Amino acid sequence: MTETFEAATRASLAALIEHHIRFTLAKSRGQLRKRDWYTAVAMALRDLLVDRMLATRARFDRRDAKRVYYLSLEFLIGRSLDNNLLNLGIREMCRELLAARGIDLQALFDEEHDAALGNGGLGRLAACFLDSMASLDMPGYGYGINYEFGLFRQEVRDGYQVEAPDAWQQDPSPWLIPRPEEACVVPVYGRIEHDDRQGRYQPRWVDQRPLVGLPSDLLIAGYGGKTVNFVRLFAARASDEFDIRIFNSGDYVKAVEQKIVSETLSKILYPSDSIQAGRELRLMQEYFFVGCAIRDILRGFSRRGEDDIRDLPSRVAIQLNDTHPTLAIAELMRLLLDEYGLEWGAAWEITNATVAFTNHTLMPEALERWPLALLEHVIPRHLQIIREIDSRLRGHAATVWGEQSEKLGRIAIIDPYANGGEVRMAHLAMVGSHSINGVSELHSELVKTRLAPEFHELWPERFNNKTNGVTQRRWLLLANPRLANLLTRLIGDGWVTDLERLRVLEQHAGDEGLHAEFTAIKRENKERLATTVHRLLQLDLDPESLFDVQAKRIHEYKRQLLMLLGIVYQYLRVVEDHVDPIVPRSYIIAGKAAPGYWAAKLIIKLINCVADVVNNDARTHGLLKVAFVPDYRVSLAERIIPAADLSEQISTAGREASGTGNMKFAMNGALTIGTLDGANIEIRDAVGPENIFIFGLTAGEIAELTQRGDYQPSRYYHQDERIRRVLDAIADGRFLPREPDLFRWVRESLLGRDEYMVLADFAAYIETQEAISREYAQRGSWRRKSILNVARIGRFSSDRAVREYARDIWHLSD
Ligand code: 26W
Repeated sequence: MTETFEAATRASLAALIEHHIRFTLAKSRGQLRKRDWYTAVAMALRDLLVDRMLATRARFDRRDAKRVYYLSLEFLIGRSLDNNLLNLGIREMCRELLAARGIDLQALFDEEHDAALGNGGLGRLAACFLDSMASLDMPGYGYGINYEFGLFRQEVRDGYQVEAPDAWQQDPSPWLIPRPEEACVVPVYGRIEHDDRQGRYQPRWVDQRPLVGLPSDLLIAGYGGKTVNFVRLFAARASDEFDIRIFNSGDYVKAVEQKIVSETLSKILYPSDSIQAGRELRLMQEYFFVGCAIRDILRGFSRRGEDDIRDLPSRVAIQLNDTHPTLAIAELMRLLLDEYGLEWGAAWEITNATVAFTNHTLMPEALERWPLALLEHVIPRHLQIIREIDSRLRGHAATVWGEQSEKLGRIAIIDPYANGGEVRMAHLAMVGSHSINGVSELHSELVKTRLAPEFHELWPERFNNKTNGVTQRRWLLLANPRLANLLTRLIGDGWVTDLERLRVLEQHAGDEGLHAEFTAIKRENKERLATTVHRLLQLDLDPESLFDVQAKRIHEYKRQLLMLLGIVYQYLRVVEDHVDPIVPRSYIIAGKAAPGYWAAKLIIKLINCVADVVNNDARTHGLLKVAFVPDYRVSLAERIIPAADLSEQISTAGREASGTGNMKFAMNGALTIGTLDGANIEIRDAVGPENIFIFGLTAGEIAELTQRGDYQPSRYYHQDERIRRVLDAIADGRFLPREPDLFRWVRESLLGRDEYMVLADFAAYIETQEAISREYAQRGSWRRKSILNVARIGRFSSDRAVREYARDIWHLSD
């Protein structure tokens, strides 16, 4: 920033804050609460952002840039004030300005409610990608739903998760700009009249009902402040026109009822990150937002003066974030056929060349399938189109494999046998997209070989890998300012926009002065987390102890249970064998369970019961502590991750598509204990096998065990007395004497099927943990490894990921 520009920015920021205090809040200085200061500063910042957003758009128009639209049912943004100040490069200016008025900027950050419009990894990835696209000056925009309630707030009562609504817009978010004039109308319900009078099949979709999508734009500032993009979020409204029609017909109650149904559409985010809901409301959400998005995309296309729809693929790229927005394919086809009057072949070519699909999970229960009857009811015309796509797909496959091939049934979009007929959304997504990508090398291989071998055989060129990444602006610069300052002092600030620059740090990995600074920073971050934990749980964590952290959604495949078995093992060693651990540990666990996922909820209860016993046993004093930190969310992750010494990434190999927490922890100098799953493999390759703790079965070994069908978990129980002790302690009620039967399930399910092969990996896990303790005891060697993790994590920036999408899938530079 030049001096005059800086002075001008400072003056306008100050003036804008005063303006909003007076005219937005209608208050005088004396009346201001902390919350008011937050609002005034945020509104002032928003004004600066709006200016740049308008300039950005004009610049892209002049450049006639190809647009990228990222369609996602989830965007886990978190807070925006600090991030926007940082990206605009005016955080320190704002801090001084407020300090002069007796206000602490840092304290204002906590006034902001997280925008929790996502469940976990998939939603947070979308948010990191928006940050990277804006920071790389790409015309990349998100489309999603403006949920009135984001992901539930997690409270813990008596050790159980209790869900509370997240009314994040109770105070309207300053980052959302309503755009009523851009409302979209999307038809639903009704039926198809068959009409082929002119010798050509011309379906008429009649008795439709209109859904109205009211967009609001959430501003996304790129680093440096040059580019400001947005994610356009739609809220559902009943159409007034329609209500009045029923109203006039005299049925007032029905009119109101229908209004309620329409407006319910965007009420809540479905809180599951693993189980397909199969509910009409969810289908309506998916269709509604896709319908709005496609209309808006086409409107923008023609507003920019494009008059030949055949040019769409060279002007627009649409990325589907998992199968949830797959109806975009059917909707685009419908508009091209029914509104633009194109022939099938031309419409299909345009659709296929425009749309690309990212898969984020292989778990069968998470793969979306919608019943034909439901689709027929909600979107009859789209179902017709899907049937036609299915029949052409099978026709094509038959020419390749023959009419009799059993592969025809496996590749079909419509599975006629399941529950009266179902559409497999992943199949629709794959046939309709020119690119199909997984999110880590291993995962992308498994997509080809296990999820969709038939599609891979027909269209191998469509399949590719885009290993995930995370934005270092939020996950290092913002979350860990002390480490960020140290890095900048050492190597300059180039790493903020080019994370590979961190590699220079390798040269200093043995430097004792640097070790001391690294240690001091980690120590301060641990103290900060300890303060938070104390406030939330009235539990004291010793910052000298090893902070061993698992923070992510609670799921059996992620194996929070494996970590817990390890904790119980340590506890029993202390209290029964009188063997102290080599280093004191604080086990920190955080994460939400889907409200209907009872096994995950029981795991939370068990963690809290174990925590109660361990923390209140005098014999473990100064040795072991267990903390379940409630309400894991982006802003809490920003506190937890920089404080971790050890990052637990211990999923059953072959199950975690990528993981992104693994990258955030390593970026902040935590060492990883992990299985050879998802991106862990690539992190090992990047940081070096001697700087990460890998254990357990590989995806190949697990597959083999499963296929042979002779995995016998009970053998481990009988052969390994450590397992026996731990499981018996849990199942016999040691951690909840009042209800001794509650956790019997743990032993039963592990000895029965042990679907996630916890027992097969247990021995390797605790032995690796012991090696970790020995390593941690030698502080110098640990610190060196920690520095090397930071130095070599550059590849896992979302800037790299987004550049690869732009180059290989979106073809942005043309
Ligand atoms: C239909 C219900 C449902 C909802 C969400 C099923 C599945 C999902 C997501 C695919 C779950 C998810 O968040 N997947 C995660 O995506 C991350 C970003 O690619 C990966 O890093 C994680 O490994 C993957 O679990």
